[in-house]
Amino acid sequence: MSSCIEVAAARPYPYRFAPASTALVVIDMQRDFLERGGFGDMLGNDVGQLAAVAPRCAQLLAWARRLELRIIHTQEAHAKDLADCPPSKRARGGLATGIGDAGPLGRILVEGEPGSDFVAEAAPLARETVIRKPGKGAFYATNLEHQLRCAGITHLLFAGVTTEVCVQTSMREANDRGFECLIVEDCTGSYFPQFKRVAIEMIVAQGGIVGWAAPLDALAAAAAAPAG
Ligand code: TIU
Repeated sequence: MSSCIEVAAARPYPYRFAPASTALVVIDMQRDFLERGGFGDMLGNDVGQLAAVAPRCAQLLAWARRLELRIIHTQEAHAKDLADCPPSKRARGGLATGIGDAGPLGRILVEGEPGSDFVAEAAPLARETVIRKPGKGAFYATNLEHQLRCAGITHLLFAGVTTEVCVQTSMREANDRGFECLIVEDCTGSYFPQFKRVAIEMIVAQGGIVGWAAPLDALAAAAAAPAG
């Protein structure tokens, strides 16, 4: 395939993708997870741990747009009446200000509220796809798989937050559906650096049991190399 790009530096072994059948999936780059006063903060996390992710995602998005990859942005947010929020999710953690309650960024994890919006560096363009999801996985209770199949997508590049929660869950869902998945290591983050590291190790272990991992520079270098 002449348009195939080989990322030789990917772990656990080289990853090959064709831009026409590859989508970038940017998971939940929302104020609710990255800023003070959002859901992540209410859960007791240090949102400063994610500060490096937004500028890296901006670089990844710029690269993917140049390559004309299909781009999907997911958004973890519930309907205003919380009809798609399981009571178990709302109750979890016993938060004083939890899902659906009014917080500094509006109602926590609710669609249309300031907190559910994307951070500026990772904001979708009008032509890009936004998938609102009620769960941690991007495939659960969404039409993402249908959209990807309709578009002939076979390969997925994953980025966003948080590595071991929504990114890893979505990547596992995609892997079970037969998509060839790679996580862009420096374009994802966790409130717990050790969880990020170990989540990526779990993905690439056992011959890539969930998929591949590579930094953005390795993808960009591969795409710039002459076609093999
Ligand atoms: N809490 C946490 O690490 N993550 C989430 O609740 N959602 C996402 O990862 N997007």
